[in-house]
Amino acid sequence: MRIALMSDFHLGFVQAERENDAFENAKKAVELAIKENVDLILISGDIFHEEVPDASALLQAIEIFSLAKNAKSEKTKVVKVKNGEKREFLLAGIPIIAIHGTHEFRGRDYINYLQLFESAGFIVYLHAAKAIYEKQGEKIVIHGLGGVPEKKACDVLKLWNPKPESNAFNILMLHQSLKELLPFEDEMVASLSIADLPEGFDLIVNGHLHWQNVFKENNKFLVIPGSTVITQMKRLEAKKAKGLYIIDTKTLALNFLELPEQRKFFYYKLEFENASCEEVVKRVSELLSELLSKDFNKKPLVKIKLTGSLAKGYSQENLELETLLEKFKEKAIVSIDADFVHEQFEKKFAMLSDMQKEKKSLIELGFELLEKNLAETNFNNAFDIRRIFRLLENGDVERARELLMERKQVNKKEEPIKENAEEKCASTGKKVKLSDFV
Ligand SMILES: [Mn+2]
Repeated sequence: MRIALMSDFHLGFVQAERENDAFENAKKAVELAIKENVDLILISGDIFHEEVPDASALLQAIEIFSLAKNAKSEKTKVVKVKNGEKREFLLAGIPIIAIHGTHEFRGRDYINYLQLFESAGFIVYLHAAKAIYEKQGEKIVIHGLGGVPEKKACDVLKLWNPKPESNAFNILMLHQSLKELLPFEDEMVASLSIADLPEGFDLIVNGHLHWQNVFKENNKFLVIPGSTVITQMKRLEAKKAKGLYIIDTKTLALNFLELPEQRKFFYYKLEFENASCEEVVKRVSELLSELLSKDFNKKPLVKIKLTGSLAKGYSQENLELETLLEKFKEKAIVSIDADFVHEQFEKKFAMLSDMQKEKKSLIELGFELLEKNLAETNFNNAFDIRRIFRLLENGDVERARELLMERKQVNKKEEPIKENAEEKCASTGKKVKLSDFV
């Protein structure tokens, strides 16, 4: 069987001058899979950029899923097993099996949009569940776990404890950070390392990390398809093209297909020492002039990170970058990130501005501040903060109160610590229950 592996479409991601990139790229990925006549398409999370996608992102998803649905006239049976319960799906065309990512997860008190697309017959959605697909005597079992908060990922994976089935090609599909694969300067966190990934699976596919990668070690075969669109403009994304993988389950041959005519992305880090603002502007200008002397079929993305120090008396606020950006705006989408050695005062705002750069919502910002503040108290994971926060965010005060009261009683009755997380997990979440996430 041949299976297409793709991830992180981020439909609904919008940035000036490239509003359609997310849609166009995701569409191209599915079109390529159809052209390759694959038997199955797996999407490992973050189909949507927002947890509540707007109508245009929903329409885009319908258009893309419809391509796969109409690619073949036959219908295929996919059996989903969750908590021991079986449910049969009859999917038209090329079946799509997906998990949620961190972007579209709404907490377990709410229906997420992948559930909606499952009900509409477009996909089979897995979260701590497996899907079984059989064709011409070959059996494929996809064990899927949607994105969970990074700190709990290792515990949740161990609690779920997926087991490969015999006489089948077993795929484990996740959406988490992995310690080994994070660049050291990255602000993302991870509690899972490759060693924590369970053994016995023929293939592990992981979303979330936006730069594609393949690892084969200690009997583990890990494929990270990467995103189909550039969102945060990370350095590693400049080195690798966007696309999808196709795996042949018989031969294990793995092919990466690049999306045609994708927007180029260039990342530069320029270091300065006691430079004047004029020197900085001159160097950036020279770099851009040279790079953009070539022609590109789509305006390239250029990110320039400025680091080091400015000479005494200069401040990065005085860098005259607007005129410079104006000069090149017809040729490229340029963003310049000045990160010169900060004064103490500015450091205090560094976290806030980083979050703004990531375009986190105010809600997410509030949640992280709350989590950070609680971590400094003796709160000790007394309740699921994220869940309570979601409920309050949605005005379900009564339900939040009930949960807090329940927890209070539980704490009185039993020992708060459960021994169901293994010690080698870096996370401290010993009180994690699978039902808190699934
Ligand atoms: Mn993503």
